[in-house]
Amino acid sequence: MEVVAVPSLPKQLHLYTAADEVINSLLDLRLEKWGLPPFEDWVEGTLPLDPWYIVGPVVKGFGRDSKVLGIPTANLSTKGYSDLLSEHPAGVYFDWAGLSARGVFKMVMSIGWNPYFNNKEKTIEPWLLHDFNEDFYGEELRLVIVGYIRPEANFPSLESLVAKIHEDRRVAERALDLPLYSSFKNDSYLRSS
Ligand code: ADP
Ligand code: RBF
Ligand code: MG
Repeated sequence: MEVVAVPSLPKQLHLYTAADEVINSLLDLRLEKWGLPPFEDWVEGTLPLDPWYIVGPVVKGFGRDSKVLGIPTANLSTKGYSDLLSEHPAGVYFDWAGLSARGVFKMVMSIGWNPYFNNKEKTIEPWLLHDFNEDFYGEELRLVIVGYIRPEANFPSLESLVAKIHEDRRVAERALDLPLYSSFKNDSYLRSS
């Protein structure tokens, strides 16, 4: 017998020492690891989701100089989203993002506690895949989240975290061009105010 544990409480992985594997959510169950046929719903390294929606003003984040790393994240206020946040497992997702004065952009984001930094609160950190020449704090950001890439993870170094985030970017950019995901670019939610 082999045991995969999926704790319902976050940050409790260390309690499950008897399991062969502990995963963060069922999104991360890989049947092929256990000699079983893989799930067939993954598409080019991504899992399509029933879309979910978030809107809110861009707020100040941790001021960790993410920009210096080339990965600015337009942090969203999580006010009013505690249910939605607890429903969705920590991990890396991709979306279409609307900023009313600027347009609609591809986006890849992390939801979670960022194990590398061990945050106290679950945060939403969207990286818009576009070069802006100014900040847009306070502007309303509208998101349609369409797919999942991977669980959040810890990394032995900042360089390896940054390299992984760039890989996430490539996966998201490619996926969002597939008809399966590109159709959501026209979702009216992204443009209404
Ligand atoms: P903070 O810690 O305040 O979130 P960051 O270093 O993560 O600071 O920078 C995020 C800010 O940079 C955003 O709030 C936004 O105003 C701006 N920004 C510029 N370009 C982008 C981009 N491509 N994606 C996300 N935010 C961007
Ligand atoms: N932080 C982590 O600790 N682990 C992760 O696996 C992780 N993945 C991320 C994926 C993406 C696409 C983005 C935008 C951020 C991710 N982060 C992760 C958050 C990162 O630590 C945070 O944005 C830093 O502030 C980057 O400088
Ligand atoms: Mg940020």
